[in-house]
Amino acid sequence: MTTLPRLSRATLATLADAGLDPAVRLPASATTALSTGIVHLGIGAFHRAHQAVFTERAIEATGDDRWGILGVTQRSATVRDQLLPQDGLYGVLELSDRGGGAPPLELIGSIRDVAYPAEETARVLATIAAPATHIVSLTVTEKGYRRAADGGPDLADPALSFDLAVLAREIDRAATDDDEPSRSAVGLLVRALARRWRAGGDALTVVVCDNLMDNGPQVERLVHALVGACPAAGAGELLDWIRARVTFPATMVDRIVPATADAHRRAAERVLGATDAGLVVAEPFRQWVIEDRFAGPRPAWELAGATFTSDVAPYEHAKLRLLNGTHSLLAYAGALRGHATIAEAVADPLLYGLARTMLDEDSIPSLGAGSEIDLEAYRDSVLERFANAAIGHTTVQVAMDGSQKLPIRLLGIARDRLAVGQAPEAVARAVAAWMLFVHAAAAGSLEVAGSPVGLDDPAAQALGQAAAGSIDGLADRMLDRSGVFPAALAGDDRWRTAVRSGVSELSGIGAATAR
Ligand code: CS2
Repeated sequence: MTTLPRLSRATLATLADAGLDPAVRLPASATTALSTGIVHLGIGAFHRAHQAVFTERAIEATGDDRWGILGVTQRSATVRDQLLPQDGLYGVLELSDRGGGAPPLELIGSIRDVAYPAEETARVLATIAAPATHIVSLTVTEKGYRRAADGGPDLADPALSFDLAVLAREIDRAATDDDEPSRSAVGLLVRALARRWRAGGDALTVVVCDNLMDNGPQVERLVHALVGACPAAGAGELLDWIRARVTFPATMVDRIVPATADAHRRAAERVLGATDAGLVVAEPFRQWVIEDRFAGPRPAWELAGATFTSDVAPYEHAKLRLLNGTHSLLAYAGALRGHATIAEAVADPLLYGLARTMLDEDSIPSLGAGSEIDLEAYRDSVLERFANAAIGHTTVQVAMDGSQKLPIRLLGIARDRLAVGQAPEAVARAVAAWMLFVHAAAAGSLEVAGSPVGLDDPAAQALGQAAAGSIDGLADRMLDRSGVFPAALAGDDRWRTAVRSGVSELSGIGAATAR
């Protein structure tokens, strides 16, 4: 058996000389010397399959060499070890259940460097402070922002209070070469802003690419509040600079990116003729809508298919409520029915029915009349994307972190329907599916496709405690004690009645596929 070479610039040149499979799309940027213009916090699979692709294509369209990305990997050095030996190169394998032939493999060269702050905080801070850097972007998931229930910073969080103390030292210049790693992504961000302010204070744009409501402005308020809560003498001056020179445009990001499996690696190797430790996989669709509010220069992402607009809200609301909300329903109800993937879940007539009813009776009506988006067409395209069986996106992956996701994806729908006098029964069923999922996962009695499923959620302990007990009364215990429901919602009898009925209606659905 021949051993394949590992992807790198040199390997790519050799492979290209020998003639590549037409399914491979070469990175135009690979032969360009790029300076670092973007620092990305949270360089997981989503960033590599989304913003890095848009940046690659923008570089290709313009030849602008200012937009190399320094990716920051927060939790472990794995991505650094995958990408650095490959000169930052990796492939995005497109998964589609339409048509035969080799799956398209797009190679990306826009990521030029990767840092793991646990070992190199000073380098990350210095790069964010450098004048050539114009953008800090983030994909750190909902929980990475350490928000309290009211959306403000959770100052009781030990990681955040540690980071505030580091921020105070940074502001007061007590430690100009402080290399102590930050403990939260948002802590690292504010500290890097302080470093940039001290280094001369060039303008900067922070591009938040997580599925939060009103994401950029929300993180902007969070950053302002954190600096405001910092006892350092210079905090007021830093805050004035941030207000004047740092913008936080809102964005809507969309691409379904499941975890990379060994079978994907083998498929990519067959197309490429080299191994790729950094491979990511994604559906063909990708969308990025960005508020046109940049403090300085940016890549020509519009030439890569991004949309710039003055108002992202209609896109963001439609995406979070129609796509992510339905995704969560299918994940929880799907896991309860024993379905391993979202595609299997949406192919189950019972679950398709629940999804369609929620979309038509609650999610779409909650967005109000007169949306500039054709919501029925959007609904159909979302359901079609979910049905793509080639992606293998697992219900368990989407089910993760429900306590963070529910308020953004589902509870706003409930609130808005109640406000116009409607009892949101369909969205209550989705919330009931989550409660039943938590109940079973926390008790250790949930199995999906033969594997036990536990509760993967930053609030797992509190959720497990609230869920423990009989299914009778589960809805009330979760509404009152899970910490997920705003008081106005928990106190609304119409909502409570709807969630109670949802739990009793869905409590038997697992039996249908019990194996
Ligand atoms: C999913 C999202 O895991 C999840 O919660 O709903 O990651 C979803 O796949 C993306 O937002 C699609 O753009």
